[in-house]
Amino acid sequence: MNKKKSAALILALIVLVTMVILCVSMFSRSISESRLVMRNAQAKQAFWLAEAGANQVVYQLRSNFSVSPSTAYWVNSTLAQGDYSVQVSPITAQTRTLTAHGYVPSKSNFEEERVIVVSVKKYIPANFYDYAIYSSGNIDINGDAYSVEGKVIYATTYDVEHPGGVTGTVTNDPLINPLSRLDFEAVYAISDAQGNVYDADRIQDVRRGRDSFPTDFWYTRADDSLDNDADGITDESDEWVPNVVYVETDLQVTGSFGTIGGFYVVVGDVLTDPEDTADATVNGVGTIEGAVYTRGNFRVNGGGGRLNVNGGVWAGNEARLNGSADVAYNQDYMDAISGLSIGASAQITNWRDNQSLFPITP
Ligand SMILES: [Ca+2]
Ligand SMILES: [Ca+2]
Ligand SMILES: [Ca+2]
Repeated sequence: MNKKKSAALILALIVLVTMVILCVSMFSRSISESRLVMRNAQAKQAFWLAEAGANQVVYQLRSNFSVSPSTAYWVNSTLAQGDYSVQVSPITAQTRTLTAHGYVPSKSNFEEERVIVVSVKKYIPANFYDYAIYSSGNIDINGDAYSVEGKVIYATTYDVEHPGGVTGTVTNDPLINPLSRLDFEAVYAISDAQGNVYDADRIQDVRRGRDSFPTDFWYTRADDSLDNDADGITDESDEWVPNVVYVETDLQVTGSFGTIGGFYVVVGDVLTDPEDTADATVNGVGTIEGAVYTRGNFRVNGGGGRLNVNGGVWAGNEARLNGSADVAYNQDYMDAISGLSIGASAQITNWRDNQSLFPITP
């Protein structure tokens, strides 16, 4: 073997060894990458499982909020893709903390676990019926042709070009977000008994002039010399009962609509879809004798004349006034609405992802 040949052989050997090392390292890298991808997918799956568990428990809490203060309970479920397990801890009589775990592939032998901590409340704040405008989002008032008589509260932003039109105190309280969920089934029952449920068809009929909203705030009165509730006593104080108008879609009132009255609960089809929200939009000229509750946006666009809301407004997302619109607080109406003693329904107030950092090297 001459020197030239052996040098070539050594060189070939070096190239071969280098290529083997390269191949092995690429192979192992692709294995670890695919493991990373798999673990990432498992972590997502575990998160969704935890979320599903939290949702299930929130719906259970809507029908039964009573959890013994001394014991937490667990809801366990086995799904095809893994398990979830939710611990319910009472914080106060009206609040709960859920700790939801998602496990993949199973609780007993998991490779990934994700934890979501969810706060749930079930109450109507004591000052809920005290405001002309109660917005759990923002308040946006344009122009100077408006007036707001009464107290105002908002959770996020207050954007008012000409603040002088507001005569009551203005309070910012981020804790009023999200807007308290009324017990919508109870609201529906009262409204239905009064013949005041408006679905999408009926709202269409109102728009076409074939149907109408109540024209008075009061469903029955204590000063009409009638025994409205047929209990043998005429005109006692419990005969002050508001019209409760349950609107199963967006509420849109337009044109010269005259006077409409009642406690308008605008929530879309929230009974079948708990996450649904609906908006209330009022354009034109007229008066609302009463109050409007919407989990979405409340918008008033006052036309050439004036648009009045004599009662109060709750908005889950935004309350916006444009043009010549007046909103005035009405104590008698609010007392009557509060006197219905409508309860609250359980709702999520906030949640956080308790995930530990995803490990970089599997
Ligand atoms: Ca009466
Ligand atoms: Ca009576
Ligand atoms: Ca009575």
